[in-house]
Amino acid sequence: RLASVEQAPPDPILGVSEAFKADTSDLKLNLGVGAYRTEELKPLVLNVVKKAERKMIEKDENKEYLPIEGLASFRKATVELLLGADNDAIKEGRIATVQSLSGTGSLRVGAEFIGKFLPGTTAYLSNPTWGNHRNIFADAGVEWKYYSYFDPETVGLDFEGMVKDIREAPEGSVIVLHGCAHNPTGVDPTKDQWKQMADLCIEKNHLPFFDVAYQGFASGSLDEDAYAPRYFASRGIEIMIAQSYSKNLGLYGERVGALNFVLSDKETATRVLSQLKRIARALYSNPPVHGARIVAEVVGNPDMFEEWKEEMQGMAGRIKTVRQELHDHLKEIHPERDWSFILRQIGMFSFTGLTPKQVENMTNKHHIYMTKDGRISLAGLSSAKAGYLAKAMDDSVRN
Ligand code: PLP
Ligand code: TYF
Repeated sequence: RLASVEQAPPDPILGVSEAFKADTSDLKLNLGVGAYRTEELKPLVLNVVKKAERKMIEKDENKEYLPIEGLASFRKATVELLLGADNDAIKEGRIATVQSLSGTGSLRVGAEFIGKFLPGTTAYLSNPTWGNHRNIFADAGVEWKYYSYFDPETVGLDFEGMVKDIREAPEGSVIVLHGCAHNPTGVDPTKDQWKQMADLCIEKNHLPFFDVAYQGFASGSLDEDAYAPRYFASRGIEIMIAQSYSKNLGLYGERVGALNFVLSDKETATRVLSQLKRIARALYSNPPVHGARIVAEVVGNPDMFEEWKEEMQGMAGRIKTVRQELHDHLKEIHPERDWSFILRQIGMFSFTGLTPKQVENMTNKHHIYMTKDGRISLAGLSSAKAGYLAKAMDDSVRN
């Protein structure tokens, strides 16, 4: 009966890791998936995470189910981290927060909510965007369309196109926005452009849905990286925000995150929360306890919180260093070409502009693994390998 099931396409990002594993060359370098590596190219478990885990073992906590909406201390910590502890919406109890399965699961619960309570509403995604956004909305039965975002000519934001598309979207559309460190382009709106975006969302009664996967990881500052959702909230706009602790706390496989709704009054927040719980119940019943305790422990303890910020700045700083080194190597070996876009992009990635054919050359000839759209994860690059990468990029753009 099931023999006619067709093969599903592999994930365009995680599939790259599989190809990398199969390569036996000593030269190989995995710049596909956005996962932090040390200078030795090893995964990193933060010290504060290990400390929190030791504390948890000392407390001898049990493994009972969490409530459907998640761990109370985590929910308090996560929303305060996102919006700032003195935020008016928090004080006024106008926020509905559910702990969910990292960024992806939080986005999916949000998409299910849109499908259920705003039927017929289209979600607008940036072109390009993180590949999973399309699947998440489509699988939840929410139609999606693109808005213009990236201008390959300037390797920057096509703000005019973005404004035009979002203005022309039907009134009350969902607009998915990357909170900071846009994946895959590394190109973010300026503060003034965010302001214009907020004006436009008010004018058109759109519902912004922020995807915050890199808070603290882009600039090294948790506050700076939360500027956009905080600004929209301050303008009194109803917003949705998905949060992930995969990158900033390195909790990738623990699946820790949250979905937050900032609403206009407390009563609406209570009702929205009840519906989010109803959705989560049928999807996974209740979220994982281990990672939520780590976040609550780290954010709730002032010493550990400071230590986390230092470790996060260490990661963000190492990425900035290799970004600079890659740029400098390229400038040295290929000075006729303008490589300054690499320094303008922020966050974990660089969007190199390499064509699919050039990417093939990078992989087949130089054993450098990256996604076909030309994105490289600088978090997977070491200072020691920056020169090798630059030579391979130079060779690829000449061919
Ligand atoms: N959204 C964006 C833009 C991402 O880059 C990622 C990947 O880290 C996620 C969401 C969600 O990742 P996770 O489900 O691991 O939190
Ligand atoms: O864009 C990335 O590389 C990260 C990690 O299905 C990721 O966001 C990639 C693909 C995926 C889940 C996470």
